[in-house]
This record gives sequence, structure tokens and C-alpha cells, in this order.
Amino acid sequence: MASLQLYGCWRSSASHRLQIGLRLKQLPFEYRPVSLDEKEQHCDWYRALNPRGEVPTLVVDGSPWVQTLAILETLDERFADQGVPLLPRDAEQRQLCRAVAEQVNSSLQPLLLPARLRQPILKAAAPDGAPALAKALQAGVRAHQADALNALNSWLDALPGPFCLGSEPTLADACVVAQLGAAMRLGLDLNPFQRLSELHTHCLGHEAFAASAPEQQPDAPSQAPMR
Ligand SMILES: N[C@@H](CCC(=O)N[C@@H](CS)C(=O)NCC(=O)O)C(=O)O
Repeated sequence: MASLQLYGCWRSSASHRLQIGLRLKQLPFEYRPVSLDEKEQHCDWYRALNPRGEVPTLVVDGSPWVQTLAILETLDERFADQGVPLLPRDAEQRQLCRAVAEQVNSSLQPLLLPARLRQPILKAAAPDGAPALAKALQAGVRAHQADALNALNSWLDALPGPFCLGSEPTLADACVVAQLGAAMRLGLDLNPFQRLSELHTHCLGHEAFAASAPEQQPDAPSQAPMR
């Protein structure tokens, strides 16, 4: 069995999706919190693991692995006979699974506008940090997320449930459920997105998803507004 340490943060959706994937693969790991609030991701010790200063990083037998989709696909290959297959065996289903995961990875998650992008925009547009602009930016992020979730909802609605691709959880579910968590922390109501809302509820009944929930993490503040 590999030795695995996950450096992540409770409120990181990328860390969340990695946790779900590790648990679906039944791979035990040690969780090592990195505080985004205290900008620990930019400390020298952490940048030595992850040069871009992002969470998560998975240290596998002493080697730091970055980028959650690459990590999860590689673990799925390396531990093919363990836990749940994260990618379907059928080539067309596998393509669909990767497409849903990528939709979250490139069209939803980065457009939450992390501080490293939000701050330079605010600084360039309003050197005095105009609160009205910060508010407008946040409203724009929320509107875009709602629009993108609506498109994802319609896409998944055409596919059999209760998981993204039918009766078994996959990499797609790990990505979508983590993104839904981020959307709720942003204050979005999932109810208008019926397929996504049902998927979320169904997944939370699964042990791997329940144990990976942000509020279950040891670094989550006890009074966090989880919604
Ligand atoms: N594509 C990357 C995304 C990593 C990422 O964006 N991490 C965010 C948290 S979800 C982060 O570290 N943000 C802190 C920052 O940007 O300073 C992955 O899948 O690992």
C-alpha cells in the first residue's frame, strides 16, 4: 500500500474532489491542513511541494503529485483492482466521464475567481479597493456559476441517474459534488437545479462523499457558514 499525505484545505473544492476520489478508491491517507486564510499555500515549505502554491498536493511515497484530475486518473490506473473504478471501463462512458469532470475543472472551478486573480483585478481597476467593484465582481461570479450550473444540470438530466453516469459513482461525481459545495458556500440555492440537487442528496448518502464533506474536515471552523 502506498503512503499518502493529502495537503489540502477544508474550503477548497479541488481538495474536496481529491478526498472523495481517494475514499472511493479505498486508499487511506493522512490529511495535512494548509490554511488558505493564512496564505500558507505561499510559504516556502509548501511551494517546494506545489510550485504554483495551490491546494491540494498529494504526496505519494514521498513524491508530490499535483493537479487533481491527473492524480485521480493515475491512482485509478495504479490501483485498478481497488475500490470503485473512477473511470468507466466502456470507452464512450469514459469520454463522457472525463468531459463532465473537465467541465467542472476548467469552466466552473477557476471561474470562482480565487484571491490570486480577484486581487489584481481589483487593484488594477480600483487602486483604493472600491467596495462597490468587489461587490459587483462577486455578483458576476455568482451569476456565471448559476448559468454554468444550469447548463450542467441540463446535460446531466439527459443521462441516467442517480449518479452522474448511472448507478455507480465516478470521477465525474467527485468533481460535480465538490463544485456544488463551493456553489453553496457562495450562497447559491441548488433547488432550481433539480438533477444536481438530487445528485447532491444521493451522493451525501454514500460514505465516501459524506466523510469528505468540507464541514467534516478537522480544519473547518466550527461555526462555518456551510449552507
Ligand atoms: N486545477 C487544480 C486547481 C487547484 C486550485 O485552484 N486550488 C485552489 C483551491 S480550490 C487554491 O489553491 N487556491 C489558493 C490560491 O489560489 O491562492 C487542481 O485540480 O488541483
